[in-house]
Amino acid sequence: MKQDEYIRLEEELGAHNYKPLDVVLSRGKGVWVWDVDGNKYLDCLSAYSAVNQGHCHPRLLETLMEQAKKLTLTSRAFRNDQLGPFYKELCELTRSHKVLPMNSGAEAVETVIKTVRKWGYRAKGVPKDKAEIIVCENNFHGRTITIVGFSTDQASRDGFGPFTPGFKIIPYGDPGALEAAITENTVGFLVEPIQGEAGVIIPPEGYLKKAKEICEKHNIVLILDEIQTGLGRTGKLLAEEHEGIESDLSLVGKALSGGFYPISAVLSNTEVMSVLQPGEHGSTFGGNPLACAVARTAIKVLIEEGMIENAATMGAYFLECLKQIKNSKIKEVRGKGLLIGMEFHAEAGGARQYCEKLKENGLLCKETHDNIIRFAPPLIITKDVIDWAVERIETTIKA
Ligand code: IF1
Repeated sequence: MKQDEYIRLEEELGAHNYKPLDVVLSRGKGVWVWDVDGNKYLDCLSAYSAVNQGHCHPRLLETLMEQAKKLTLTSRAFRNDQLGPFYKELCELTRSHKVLPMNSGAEAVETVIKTVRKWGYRAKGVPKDKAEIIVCENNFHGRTITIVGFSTDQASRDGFGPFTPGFKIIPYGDPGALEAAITENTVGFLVEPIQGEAGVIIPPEGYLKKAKEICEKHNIVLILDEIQTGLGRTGKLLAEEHEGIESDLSLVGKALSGGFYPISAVLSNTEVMSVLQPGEHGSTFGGNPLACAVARTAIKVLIEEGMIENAATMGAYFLECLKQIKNSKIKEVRGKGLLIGMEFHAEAGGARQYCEKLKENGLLCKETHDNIIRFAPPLIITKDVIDWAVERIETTIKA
C-alpha cells in the first residue's frame, strides 16, 4: 500500500480525535524511525516520552518474547512470578514503600485520586464526600471524565460534562496560591514537576520543595505526576530529585513500558497506600506478568546503559545549541534534560508549519499549543545526532 492509502483508511474509518503529521511509520530502531517509503527520520517526540529507551530496544524485545512464551496474563485473582520482583526493583530504585500497578497514565491518576480520597476519610477524618484535591492551571493528567473535569484546556473538557466535583484549581508555580487554597477538607495536591503539555513550563526553583513543606504542615498528600517527567527524561530518574524532595505519592507510566507494553504505577509511602482494601480497586491487566517483565527490563536498561546521565549531559548540550540559534521568530528555548520546548513569537505563524517542514527535512516533532515545539528524543541520543538535528532545525526555521 502507498502512504496515501494508509492515510485515507485512517481518515475514513477512524475517529478524528488526532491531527497527526502525514508520515506513516513502519519501522524504528534507537532514535530513528522509517516510513513506509523507506524515508528515515529522527524521532524527537519519543511517543510522548514512552520510548525513552529508544525504539525496539533489543533487551526489551528479548524480554517481551521470552515472557510471552511463558505467561502473559493471570489477572490479580492469582499471583504471578513477575509482580513481586517488579515491586522490589521499582521500590528500591525510587525509594518507595508500596506500588499499585495499572496500565495507562490516566488510570494511575484515577487510582491516586481514589487513594488520597480514601486516606482523607480514613486517616485525616475528612467528613464523607467532602474531600478536596488541589490541581494546577494548564495541567495535563489524562483524558478520563474526572481528569478532564479539572483541566483548564477548553478542547480537552468542553462538551464532556457533567464532571466529578472535589477539585480546586490554582496557578502553577505559586506556593502562596497553594497555601491559600487549602481547607480542612484538602486531602491532596496533584502537580506535574514540569508541565509538559502546557509547553514545557518549568516552575520557579524551589517550588516543589515549598509545596512539600506546605503539604507536610497541613497534613496533605503531595502527588507528583511523573508520567512524562519521570524515568530519566529530565536527567534524573524522577524530576523530584532536582529539588531534593520525596513526594508522598508519585505516578509513573509511559517509559515504564519501554514503548513495548503499557504499564503505569502509583508509587506510595506505606501510610497512604494502606487504606486500600481487597475489592476496592483493580484492573484486569494491571500487574500482568508480561507488562511487569518488560517494565523490569525497561528500568534496568535505563540505569545500566547510562541513559539518565546521557539525558542530563546531552539535554544540556541540545538546549545550549538550540539557544545559540539566532532567529527573531524564536521567543524562548527552555528545558530540563531531554525535555525541551522552543517557543515562537505569536507573529511567527504557529509551530505546526515548522513541524511539517522539519518532517520534510527528516526530523519528527510535535507542536504543543500553537506556538511551542517540544523536542524530546530518546535518551540514547548522541552528540553527533544532536549536531545533525540542530543544523536542520536552524535552517528549517530560517527558510
Ligand atoms: C495524548 C501531551 C504528552 C501526561 C501526564 C498523565 C498522562 C499524560 C503528565 C496520561 C499523557 C500524553 C497523552 C497524549 C499526549 C500526551 C502529552 F501532549 F498531552 F502533553 F506526553 F506530552 N500525566 N500525556 O503527559 O497518560 O493515559 O495517555 O497514558 O495523545 O493524549 P496516558
